[in-house]
Amino acid sequence: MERHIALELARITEAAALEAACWTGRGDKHSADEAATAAIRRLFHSVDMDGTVVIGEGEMDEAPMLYIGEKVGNRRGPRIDIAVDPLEGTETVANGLNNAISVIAAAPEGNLLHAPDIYMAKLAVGPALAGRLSLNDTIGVTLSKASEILHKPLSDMTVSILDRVRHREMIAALREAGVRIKLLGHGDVMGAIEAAVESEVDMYVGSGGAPEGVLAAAALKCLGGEMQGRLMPDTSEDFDRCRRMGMEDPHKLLNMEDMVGRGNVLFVATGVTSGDLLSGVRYLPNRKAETHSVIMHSSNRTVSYLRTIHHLTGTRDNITEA
Ligand code: VTB
Ligand code: MG
Ligand code: MG
Repeated sequence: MERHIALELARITEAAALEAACWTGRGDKHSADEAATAAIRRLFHSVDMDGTVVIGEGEMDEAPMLYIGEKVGNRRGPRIDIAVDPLEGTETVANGLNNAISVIAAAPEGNLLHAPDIYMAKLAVGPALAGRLSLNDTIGVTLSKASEILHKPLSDMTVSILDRVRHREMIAALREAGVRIKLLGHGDVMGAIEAAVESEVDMYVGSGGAPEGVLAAAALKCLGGEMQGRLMPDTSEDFDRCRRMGMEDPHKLLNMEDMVGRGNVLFVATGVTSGDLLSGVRYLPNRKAETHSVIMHSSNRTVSYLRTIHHLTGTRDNITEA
């Protein structure tokens, strides 16, 4: 995939972040989400690609914009799959909390998993643990394997997990094992990524959204890390969703190839509110604003950070980069 597409996509997540950040702390997650989604959809059309949304805002009948199957791009470029979450962390923005991002992953057509919007059990790790652990093991076994491979005692390890009632037992097991725990309010795309960059987090565990799982897997591929997942269909409607997405065995253990294919992947994200890896939008005097984005390519495993000063002219439709 061409490099300029990555920059184009980052320009798009920047615009979405600028739009969404206007809603910080205003208690209105729908408006924040809508603003980000509209910005992405509007700007997608100018990109030289023949893209199809495979992970987006929902199925065609439930999402007016960026629905699964929607064609994006000007069709003058490569055929690619797009996974997008215009605002990962709608509640976070509405409540003025940390760690919301706007995020897009792309891969050659046919490579990204069409994940239904249900929960996925996940295990994300960095290069040192990639290929060495299994989501089939209990959390206790996983921790002791990791401790041995990393040559560090459990008390020196940090595991991150979404702070949810459904994780009560897993959190108890982590506490029992004696690891440090980073409890996430929201945002398990960045949560999983943190396990694979220079940070205190060794591993991300627990369940979160399946679409977010595929997005994180794209980044982990660029970082030399690994994500394993297993969908958690619960209701008959969930099973129907899996079937509609073409899944033969909804309980299959999903590896990197299942989620992001064999080809090159790219991943871009812009901070909306500040997190540990990306700063959020900063509004500056004189109608300027600053955004921070990360751009990753799996082809050469590069990770670039992009800091942009935007000059906000007139309406929000006219964001130009200084
Ligand atoms: C996660 C997290 C998201 O949803 O995927 C989570 O990354 C899973 O759903 O930021 P629950 O909130 O029901 O646990 C979010 O928190 C919101 O999309
Ligand atoms: Mg969304
Ligand atoms: Mg989300």
